[in-house]
Amino acid sequence: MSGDRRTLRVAMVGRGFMGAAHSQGWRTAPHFFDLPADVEMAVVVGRDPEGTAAAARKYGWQEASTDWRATIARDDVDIVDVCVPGDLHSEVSIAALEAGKHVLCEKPLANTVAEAEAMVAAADAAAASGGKAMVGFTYRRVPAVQLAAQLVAAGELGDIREGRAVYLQDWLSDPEAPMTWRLDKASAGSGALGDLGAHIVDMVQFVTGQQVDRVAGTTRTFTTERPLLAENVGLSGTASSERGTVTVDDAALFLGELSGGGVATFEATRVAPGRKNGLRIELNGTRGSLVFDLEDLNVLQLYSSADGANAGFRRVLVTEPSHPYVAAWWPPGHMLGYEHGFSHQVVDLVTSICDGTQPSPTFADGLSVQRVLDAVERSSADGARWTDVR
Ligand code: SOE
Repeated sequence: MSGDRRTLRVAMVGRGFMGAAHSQGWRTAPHFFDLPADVEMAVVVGRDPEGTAAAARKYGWQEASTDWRATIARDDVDIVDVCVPGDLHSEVSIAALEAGKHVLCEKPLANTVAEAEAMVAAADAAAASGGKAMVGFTYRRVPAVQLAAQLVAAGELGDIREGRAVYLQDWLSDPEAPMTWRLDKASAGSGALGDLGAHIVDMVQFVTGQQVDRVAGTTRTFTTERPLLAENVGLSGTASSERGTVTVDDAALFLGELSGGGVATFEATRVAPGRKNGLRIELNGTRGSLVFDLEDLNVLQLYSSADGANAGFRRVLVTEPSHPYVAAWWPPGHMLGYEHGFSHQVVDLVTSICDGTQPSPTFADGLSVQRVLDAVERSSADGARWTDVR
């Protein structure tokens, strides 16, 4: 190994579900991919000392800290991975970029358009001195989704006329499911809209290469009060010591006009019983269609009108070494899963840092999604009227 090989030391702020998923990415990527730098999982930051120390041991971080400001100020930290609730995304990301660190920030980029704009400004300023900023829309990094984008860009579907995208979960179907930060607008920004809708907006924009320009939609909160757990006392929506007020949507449904002239439907919900993590998009173009379904994520379904009388949807198993990211893993047909996107995210960020290229999705991509979410909320407040994304 050459003596001038770089080592990139990572600090991860936040250690919940996304922290666990990101840890898996940092731990695994260097063992499967030939990264252009060594990666060290230096510090994990959390609020309570015991829990954070336990997370460091479990996930493989060298140190635990309860002080994110001191951590990002360290000279021996190169990358800051932001996995905290949305209300801290802008503060931690901007401080880290200003401290000269590369930043990976979980989605949605921020809780508001104003915060996302400030983050883009900080990323632009950091870029002048080589700083990289990336937002964690990991589903872009499922091989079948990458392949879908390549096929659309190559014109395989022709012009996109229609899209339909859903992201359905059910963990809030039960009205007695407890309050968490994800149900508090001040912490999470929005509900299913930002948590799940952000993914499908990004996926449609990424795969089609187009922007959502105008929306008409509605949001609903079916359960407005939920049992309060001791650790959630103090959330801004809390009404009493026993129940908290839900201040975000349970479901969001909207139409979107695409910049290429097409139209798409979007639905994000956390109250669809039986739907655990059901993300599905379908695109129909002038020459064909494609379908991606996260519950069958190694497969891309393709239909080509050119196949004439024998046309039908083909199930393409996206596990060949020639497919994006796949060569580093297993032989054809040996399936990848949810967690692999987090490894691919590490590969792309580390490669960009070493190559000096811009990692994608950029903070600007995150801002464009944020603007769509904001337009949906404005449309919903205005009787589902068509509303410009701005
Ligand atoms: C919500 O339940 C959630 O964890 C999202 O926040 C993630 O982004 C998604 O990957 C899975 O579902």
